[in-house]
Amino acid sequence: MATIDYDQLIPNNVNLSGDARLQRALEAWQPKFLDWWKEFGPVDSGGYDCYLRTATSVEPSGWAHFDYVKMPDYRWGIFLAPAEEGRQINFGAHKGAPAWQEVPGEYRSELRRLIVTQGDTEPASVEQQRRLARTAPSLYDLRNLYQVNVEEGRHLWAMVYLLQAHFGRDGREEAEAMLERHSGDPDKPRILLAFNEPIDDWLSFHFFTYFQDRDGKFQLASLAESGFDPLSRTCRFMLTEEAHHLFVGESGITRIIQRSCEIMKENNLSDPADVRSHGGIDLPTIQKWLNFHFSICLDLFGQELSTNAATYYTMGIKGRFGETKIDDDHVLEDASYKVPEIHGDKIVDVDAPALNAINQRLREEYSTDSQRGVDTWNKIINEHGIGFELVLPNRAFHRDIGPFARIKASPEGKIITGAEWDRRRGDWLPSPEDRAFVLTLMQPVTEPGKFANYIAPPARGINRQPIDFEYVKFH
Ligand code: BYC
Repeated sequence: MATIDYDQLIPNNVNLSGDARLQRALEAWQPKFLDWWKEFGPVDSGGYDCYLRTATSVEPSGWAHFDYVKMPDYRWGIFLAPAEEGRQINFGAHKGAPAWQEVPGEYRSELRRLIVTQGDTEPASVEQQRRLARTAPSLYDLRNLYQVNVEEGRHLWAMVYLLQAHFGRDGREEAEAMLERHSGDPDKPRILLAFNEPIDDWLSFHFFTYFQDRDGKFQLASLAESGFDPLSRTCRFMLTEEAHHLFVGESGITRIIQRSCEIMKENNLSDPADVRSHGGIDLPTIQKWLNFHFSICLDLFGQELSTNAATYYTMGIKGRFGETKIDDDHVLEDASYKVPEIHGDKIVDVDAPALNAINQRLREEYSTDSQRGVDTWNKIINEHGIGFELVLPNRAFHRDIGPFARIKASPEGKIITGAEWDRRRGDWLPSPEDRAFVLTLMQPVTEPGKFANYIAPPARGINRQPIDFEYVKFH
């Protein structure tokens, strides 16, 4: 039998060619992954040449290699950020002990659960976005979609590597189950709610990569603090790829807003219906999409008070964002943190044990980070002399997890009745008519350098290529 050159087939820095057990596990899983990609990955992508970045090492000077790749031939690799000599567990009950290189037996099931939850989101996002390729507003955008998709595929590989290398048989079973749950499947849905929403238009795609990938940034950064060193190193490398996804989202929304403003100015329009009839997306519609995506992403941080999060922290397996930069004891037994509670028709912040409020702290840091892009977008609107301001909805708005799931609230955070919610919902969230309108704009543009009318061209191309570069070649 011919020897397979694993290092060539699967770029890696985990000594795959020297690990027969891992090779066997991957050999069994990889064909199932490819079948999954064909059935649930981006539609119509087989056979196109796409100008993609492939991770080939972890060296900051040259980990990313750009070239045309036929989509199914993308080389999904396995990379861990370089080991930090003498790394310690930096928080929780084991603070100060050497970081674990093997799974600590007593924390095995919690660690597995975290890795499975993280891993599940990666193929979920590919499934959610699978139909978008048919309506890409340009070759540049189509290429970015494919880049995001293959990297989410690689992030799945990263979590599957951890399961297969460190969790024996249960790990192999969990790796298979990742390909059996599907986004939106009524019987076997993806684990986290927001990963079951279809992403069928490009306004949603750009908000997804702005808001949902930002949850990825915050969760991966918290897992990068883990005392389980292989998880920490894997997440550190994933974060370098995540940055591009966030760029796609922020610049994508910027370009849509830029174009909406241009259409308004060029034609002297103020009525949203007129912006629509000129083929742009009116700003109130953009606000509704923003309300939807931000609110479902707030749920991704879990309950405001969570014993799971406290346990993960005390065990030393999931930390806080920027753990080592925080100036406190990193044990948190005596610390408190404010969490929201509902008192009658008021929302009040009350002191709670900081350990139980770890999810809440992360959600707040996420919200602060989310505001930056909104400020940039408002600056563009303002520069066009248009009197409209985009705002992040209140934390109580449209929530399904935590105390706010029991009430209805307006985007300003006023608690309202169910009847008022039903009456106003369509003013705040995309209505079926809004979605139908946005879908009418989703016509593919495949000529290099050309863009759909509702989105401005980007400021520059990918990897210093011109904007009219042929980022995807159809045959
Ligand atoms: N949907 O104690 P709690 C990314 C469940 S995104 C459904 O507060 P915990 C990416 C919860 O499981 C980053 N269920 O939960 C982005 C628990 O269930 P049990 C993904 C939910 O564990 C874009 C119960 O409610 N990574 O990478 O503290 C593209 C009680 O809740 C939800 C991670 O999330 C929900 N939204 O917090 C591609 C990191 N929220 O115990 C990729 C790993 C809560 O009653 N995951 N529940 O059965 C975690 O750290 C935690 O699982 C969570 C939940 C923060 C998500």
